[in-house]
Amino acid sequence: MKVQVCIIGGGPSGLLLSQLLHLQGIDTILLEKYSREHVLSRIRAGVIEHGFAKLMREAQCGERMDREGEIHHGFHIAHDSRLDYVDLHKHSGGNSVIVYGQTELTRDLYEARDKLGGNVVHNAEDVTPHDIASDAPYVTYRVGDKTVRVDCEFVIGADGFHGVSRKSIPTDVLREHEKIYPFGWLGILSRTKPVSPELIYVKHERGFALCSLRSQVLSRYYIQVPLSDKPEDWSDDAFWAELKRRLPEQVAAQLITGPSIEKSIAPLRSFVAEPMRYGRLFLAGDAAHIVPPTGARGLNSAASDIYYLYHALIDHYRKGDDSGLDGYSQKALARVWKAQRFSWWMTMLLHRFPDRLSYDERLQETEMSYLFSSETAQRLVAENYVGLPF
Ligand code: RFL
Ligand code: PHB
Repeated sequence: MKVQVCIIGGGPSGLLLSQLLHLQGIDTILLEKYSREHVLSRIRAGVIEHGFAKLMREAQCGERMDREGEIHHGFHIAHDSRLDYVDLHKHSGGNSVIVYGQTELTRDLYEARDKLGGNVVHNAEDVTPHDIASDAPYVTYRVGDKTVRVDCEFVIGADGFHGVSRKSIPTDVLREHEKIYPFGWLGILSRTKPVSPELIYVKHERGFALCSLRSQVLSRYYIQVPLSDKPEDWSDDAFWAELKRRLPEQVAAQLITGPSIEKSIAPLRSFVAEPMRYGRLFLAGDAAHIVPPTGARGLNSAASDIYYLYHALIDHYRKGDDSGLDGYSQKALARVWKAQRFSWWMTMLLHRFPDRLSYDERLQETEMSYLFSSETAQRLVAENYVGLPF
């Protein structure tokens, strides 16, 4: 089989790129390791920045997001028995974010691929890129006992942090930068009315918490837990009790609890692989970089990679102009590192660090009081949270 672009990974990055390229008449195949049901059972991101929302509309996938997603003009930070507000709209020149689950967004992308008859292969085993440093790369995969070879012009590695693409870049070329935080987030989804119409990030002596949502009848809550904890260590009752302890009294009093319909722990990690291109292989999204979820940047950073790649490939095929492809890694990484900086900053601001010094504690308190005493500081947060320009 021969295609122009072979995309590895059927998460939001891979699906969005295949949809955008298809609409421009560029031939793609997308290879996903798992079943569609499996991909759609993951509960992940919830906050979509405005630039990403625009790209979803350009991909003809924005209709349900615009209908069912909620526009949020700001979020709260609870700390020291106070509930402060970051007004995104006011401090970012009128921008906002959309709260719309990654699961729903991925479902919309799959449906759009179906509608256009996109070439999407599920349960593709042993996906392997070959000859990526040459002008004639190819990818092999297995379905049952049949091995299929896909010849292509470009390979896109959009296969997440544990994928195969990054690992196919020689180790003497790839530099990896990593920071692992000594805790994780235990998240639950429940069919209950959210405690607040907008998100509440909570800094508390017992640890971080987050009140988020998927809709007015579906809540998403997180609490910081030690890395050694397992989801099965936490009954629903224990989760709700711990969450309530971390919320300001007036918020805890309003909390509606119910059975969890999903419960999982995500470890917190910052990671960047450089460069994001090797020969004819281009990495995008979590395959190249991970942020702790605190600043809601992960999926949004994936979207900006896709924006750059999409335009670079269009310029290559339409105008024979390779400057976008040649500059991809540098351009994408410049924005990726800004998302890393912001996610690291939000994580340091809001979490309880087990081995903190009293000095670190004082700095963290000062950072918080500075934030809410300075409009300039709030503008910096707003500008980053709604998404820096692509
Ligand atoms: P994905 O979503 O991991 O998709 C990669 C796909 O590749 C497949 N795959 C393979 N396919 C073929 N062959 C192989 N060898 C393969 N290996 C893997 C996988 O099965 C998968 O389907 O990466 P992608 O597309 O780059 O998307 C990135 C986002 O998923 C991620 O950045 C976000 O979920 C991060 N994130 C958040 N991002 C935000 O922007 N806003 C948020 O509010 C936000 N909240 C979160 C988050 C991530 C979280 N977790 C669980 C880490 C909250 C949480 C709790
Ligand atoms: C979520 O709703 O899952 C969510 C929202 C904001 C974050 C992280 C996760 O910063």
